[in-house]
Amino acid sequence: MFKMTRRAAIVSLAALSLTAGAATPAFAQDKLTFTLATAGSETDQRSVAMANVFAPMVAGFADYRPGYNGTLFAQGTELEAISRGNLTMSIASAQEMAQFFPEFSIFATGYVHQDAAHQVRVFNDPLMDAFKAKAEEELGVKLLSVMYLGRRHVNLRQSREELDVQTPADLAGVNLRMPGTDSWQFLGKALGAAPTPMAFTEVYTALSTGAVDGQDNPLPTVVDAKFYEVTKQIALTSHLVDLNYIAFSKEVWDSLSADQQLTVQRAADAAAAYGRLKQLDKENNLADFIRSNGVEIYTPDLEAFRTHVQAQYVGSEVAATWPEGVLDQINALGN
Ligand code: KDO
Repeated sequence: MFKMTRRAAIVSLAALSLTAGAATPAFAQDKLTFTLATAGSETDQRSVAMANVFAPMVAGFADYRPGYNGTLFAQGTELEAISRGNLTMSIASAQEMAQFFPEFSIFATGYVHQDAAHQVRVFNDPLMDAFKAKAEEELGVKLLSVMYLGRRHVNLRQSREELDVQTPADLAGVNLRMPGTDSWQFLGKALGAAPTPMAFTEVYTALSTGAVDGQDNPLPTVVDAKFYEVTKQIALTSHLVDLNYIAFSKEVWDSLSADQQLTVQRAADAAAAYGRLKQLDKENNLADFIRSNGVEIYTPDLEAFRTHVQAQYVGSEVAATWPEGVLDQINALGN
């Protein structure tokens, strides 16, 4: 029995409406459903941007259905779900992409991206073309836009009196939770810590029980996830100016009309721009709120951190996956 796949159904319906255009009223294409999975909360600025900007822009032909806090698919499984046709979109990370294509680890490397604008220049540069093409051809994932997650800092349960973090040596033996993928664990070690892999949704409890000593996320996430309630200090290491990608199913993309594709692309770019501005605003204005909740925030020896972290990557198996010359191209796009 011929099982019409979802895509075949969409394509045949579209074809019918095209051919039927002359003789009979075109079939009104059923509204599509764009499902999105994220480990983030509903109030995280990236989620807000998708709901308030992306969703209304595609509402003419698609209903947007987000699943927050890893409820639709667990953190780190979203790209596989898209690839298998079980999910339309995710707020993906370069670290998750690197699980399929190790060379993506270059975009997850400590002290490479300098700021949000640098991330945008890199994502829109021709150097990305081969990365994007490989993701589409081999994983069925189209990277639509780059989102700004923010500057990641070391956030610890210990007070500064108990543990003053000036250099990576001060993190020796610290049980630092990092997300689960290899490039995250590499970064945790490069910081000098003893990294523990753990899903984002488990971090608050792990901090409150002391199962881990700390975590690393940007200030807006520290507030949104209420990590300030269960930690005592933030050393502003800025060890990764972190990003996410709006990842979209290539199969669904290919089933869209040219106009619909243009609308989806514009909606993703608009959501990414909106979320970036909101996240930057929060990042620049939350330190006092966090301090008012008993968390000491200070700047460590940044040169010591930058030098040490970068030295861990030189000659590493991670750096060996980077295409020749790409790091120089990324640096050339910096300030
Ligand atoms: C995290 O697990 O610490 C992380 O910040 C990693 C990011 O790539 C991203 O998955 C993020 O969590 C989630 O979107 C939750 O903010």
